[in-house]
Amino acid sequence: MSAVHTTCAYCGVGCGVEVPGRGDRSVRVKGLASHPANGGRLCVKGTHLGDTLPLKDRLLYPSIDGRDTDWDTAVELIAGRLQVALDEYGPDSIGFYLSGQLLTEDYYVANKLAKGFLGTANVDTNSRLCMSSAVAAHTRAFGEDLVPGNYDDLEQADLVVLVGSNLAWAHPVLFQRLQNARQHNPHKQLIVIDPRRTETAEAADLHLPLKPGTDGRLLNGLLAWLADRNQIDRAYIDTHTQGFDDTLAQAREHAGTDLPQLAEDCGLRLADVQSFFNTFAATEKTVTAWSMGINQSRSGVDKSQTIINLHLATGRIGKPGAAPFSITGQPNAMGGREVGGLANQLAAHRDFAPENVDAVEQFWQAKRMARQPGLKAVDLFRAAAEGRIKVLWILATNPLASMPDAPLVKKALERVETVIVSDVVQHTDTVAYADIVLPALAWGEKDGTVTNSERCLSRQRGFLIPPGQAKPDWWALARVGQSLGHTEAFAYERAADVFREHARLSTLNTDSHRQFNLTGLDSLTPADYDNLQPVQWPLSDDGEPTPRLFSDGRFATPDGKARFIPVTPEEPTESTDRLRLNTGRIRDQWHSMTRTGFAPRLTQHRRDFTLAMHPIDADRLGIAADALVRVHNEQGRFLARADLTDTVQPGQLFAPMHWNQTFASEGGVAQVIPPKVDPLAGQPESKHALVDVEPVPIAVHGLYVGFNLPTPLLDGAHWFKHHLNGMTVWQLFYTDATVTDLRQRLNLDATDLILSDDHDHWFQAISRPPTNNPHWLSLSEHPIAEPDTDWLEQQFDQGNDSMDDWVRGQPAGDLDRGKLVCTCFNVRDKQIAEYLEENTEAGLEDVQQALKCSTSCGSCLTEVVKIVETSVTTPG
Ligand SMILES: Nc1nc2c(c(=O)[nH]1)N[C@H]1C(S)=C(S)[C@@H](COP(=O)(O)OP(=O)(O)OC[C@H]3O[C@@H](n4cnc5c(=O)[nH]c(N)nc54)[C@H](O)[C@@H]3O)O[C@H]1N2
Ligand SMILES: Nc1nc2c(c(=O)[nH]1)N[C@H]1C(S)=C(S)[C@@H](COP(=O)(O)OP(=O)(O)OC[C@H]3O[C@@H](n4cnc5c(=O)[nH]c(N)nc54)[C@H](O)[C@@H]3O)O[C@H]1N2
Ligand code: SF4
Ligand SMILES: [Mo]
Repeated sequence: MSAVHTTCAYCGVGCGVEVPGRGDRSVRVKGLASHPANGGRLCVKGTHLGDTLPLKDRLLYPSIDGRDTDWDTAVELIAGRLQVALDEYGPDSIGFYLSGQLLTEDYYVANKLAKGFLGTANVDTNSRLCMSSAVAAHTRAFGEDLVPGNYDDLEQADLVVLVGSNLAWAHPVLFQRLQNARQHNPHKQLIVIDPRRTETAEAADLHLPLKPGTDGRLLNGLLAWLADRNQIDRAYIDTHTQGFDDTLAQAREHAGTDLPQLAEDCGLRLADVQSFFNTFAATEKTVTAWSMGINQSRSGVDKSQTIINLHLATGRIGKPGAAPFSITGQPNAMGGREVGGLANQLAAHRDFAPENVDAVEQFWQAKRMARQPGLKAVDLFRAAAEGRIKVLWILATNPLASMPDAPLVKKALERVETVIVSDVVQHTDTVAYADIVLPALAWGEKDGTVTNSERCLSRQRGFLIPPGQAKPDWWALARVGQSLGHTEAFAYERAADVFREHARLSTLNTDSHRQFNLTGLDSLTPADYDNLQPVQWPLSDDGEPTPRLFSDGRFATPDGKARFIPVTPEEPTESTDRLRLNTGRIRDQWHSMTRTGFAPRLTQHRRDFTLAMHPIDADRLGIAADALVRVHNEQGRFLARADLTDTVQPGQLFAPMHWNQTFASEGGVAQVIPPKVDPLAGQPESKHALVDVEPVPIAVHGLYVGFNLPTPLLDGAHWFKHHLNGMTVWQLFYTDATVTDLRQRLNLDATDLILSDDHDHWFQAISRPPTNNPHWLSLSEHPIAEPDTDWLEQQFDQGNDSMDDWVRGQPAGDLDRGKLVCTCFNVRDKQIAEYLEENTEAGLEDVQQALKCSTSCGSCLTEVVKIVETSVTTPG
């Protein structure tokens, strides 16, 4: 069987992966050596893609009000509801909420159906929460949403500045490429600007732990400082740009020229600011890459602009190793931008200017064309909560978990008469509120194209038989279009048909200054499409890809010049008495965990939903390590475990965005993120919520590993759960119960169970396999360690009923086995430390050889290096 080449399901790096053959749900995927993004590398999430393929919890059938149905019935009902909404309330009563995890083909059909045939531009996407600030900044500066640089530039640069990006965890293969380049070029510098000391920051030559939200001031300060020292490129500015003088004047006014004052305003040491400025001034080949620490803010566009302004002022754009580089998050964030998935875009990088509307209307032969931009995500859900949206179709995103103000989103989902959710799993926060649920093909089954951060278009190819009634998202959308009577416009038979049409639409751009253009790909046969190799658009007349834009100094504006934009980015609301909650990603989980949450290897790295807080704050608030804490503000609240660490600064907190109501009794960070948005981009400020935190006293700790948590245990429990090899682990906390109460509630039958309650109110009950409900339950007044999961699974599998084994296996005597570092080889920090203690001369390579950690996907390399380095520098 021949190997299938496809693209990773997760991040915007867009790594190529290779699967040995078709039809196998337990495959091990490999990095695809021939793919330009990764050259064979994979991170831990990519390496364990195969673990997310089993069908447990997969959505297999369409359903209406919780009852399975067939596609014909579902499609007819949806078309009927859309028609009623159109007739009774008009097109604006219909909304679509899409996702950067859709394929370009899905995205294209959704956009065409809504904007061309239902007449609504209330079509927005989760990219609003992700990239929309960068999109707006690119458009203002370059005339079009264009990303000039590429991954080679990151390697070739002598200075890489990462602003608000935790590249080591969020774009690990790109980080590996960067680290590799640093090894080969000892002069290459890495500067990281992030309030938090992340894994990325720890690997940097210089880390600037700035006061949250002050990036704009710092970067405006750098622009003024460079201009004062004649370190700008006057010739480039004069020939290729407009608006520099005003921009410089405003930067000066915003940041001042007093460097010590600037450093203080940004909460930085003067010496660090000087060092950053000097290095930037001295290094022609500079790439400044940014991500969510910049975009997710009330002034994300203006902050992005300060970065672009700096690169235009120094002429560091369109040249090898020199670019402002917005790194995209989702696998197809860029494809969504190409088809116009945002409410303020139309299609093919066109906006709603009348001539664009006319052109696209004609191309689509549209029956009911939207002529004005629609509602952006936060406004869309607000309108829904107010009853103005009657039908809302959500595809490939989980807004109840990822939008700000979860209580508002909940209200919206309750209020909308028809909520349609297309997803691949049965249980998500959002699916729970759907009236109609549609099963989509998942990664490994679906077929289409994605575009990565460097404009490289690659194929995702299906290699599995579609399970149940799952169908491609484009197919479901097209069926509804046809059912509404638009038979011709949605007569696609395969993904290739959709792609060809999208590419043809983009060729309308050839006569304009726009650079997005898929000419050369607009007449692919199905066979060409199947064989399509990764390619960076636009293609030249002789079919050559364009790795780097603006090399000729021409931008996508009518006069070909880039625009400087004068900006004074607003800073987050100050508070002296509340804590500032920063949110983001951890290495091995993906967003709302619907897929990575089922991969046992991926849940090992960080299992607990933790709130990182500085020991000084913890001390003041009476919070101990691992304590259960409640985070709350006027909007909502959630619970997490306290992780006391100086990687966050006093007054600041960090919690991962991944946990939600499916995985935690009080949901996750979305409960407390206010719906404050950037005025231009509408992107929410997900990184700067003001909150209070307090400890929650625990009377009883519980831990249940099994299939179904006995319902009596849920009463009054706070819980977190994660999946484990087909079973689920519930961590339970009771504020108001005793172990005896809980035992009584369960009414345990001692003949069925092995009990041991000799450990100081400690009680353990294990069902004796092979009963049909094997489980491991432990209730105690003290914290409980999880059993070794591999061991536990073995006991269940073998049907072990030896009490001695079970009692020996329980982890009471070994509460701390250390933190998992290497997911691929299951290596913990304690093991590495022990090895280093026994082998005092050993270095990184010895550790790698002996324990194998960090030798497969490399995601944990920085963690391993840190452990080796600390052990070397620790005296004795
Ligand atoms: N493992 C994993 N990888 C992912 C994803 C995932 O879910 N899991 N998701 C993908 C997606 S969609 C995206 S968008 C990307 C996001 O990739 P990143 O943007 O790199 O990830 P985040 O953790 O959201 O945020 C980055 C950093 O911004 C910092 N930050 C917060 N406030 C500020 C500030 O005021 N200034 C500065 N300079 N920094 C600040 C945070 O401390 C954090 O370390 O990751 C992609 N990759
Ligand atoms: N507080 C806070 N909030 C944030 C962020 C943050 O940093 N902090 N980051 C924001 C960012 S950058 C992003 S990108 C968003 C991400 O937020 P979401 O998009 O809500 O997160 P996912 O969990 O990726 O949701 C994708 C859903 O689509 C389903 N799915 C997967 N593949 C397919 C498919 O092929 N078809 C269909 N129909 N469904 C599919 C999955 O099961 C899942 O339910 O979160 C945003 N929210
Ligand atoms: S870096 Fe990791 S998650 Fe991102 S595309 Fe590559 S393998 Fe997938
Ligand atoms: Mo994102």
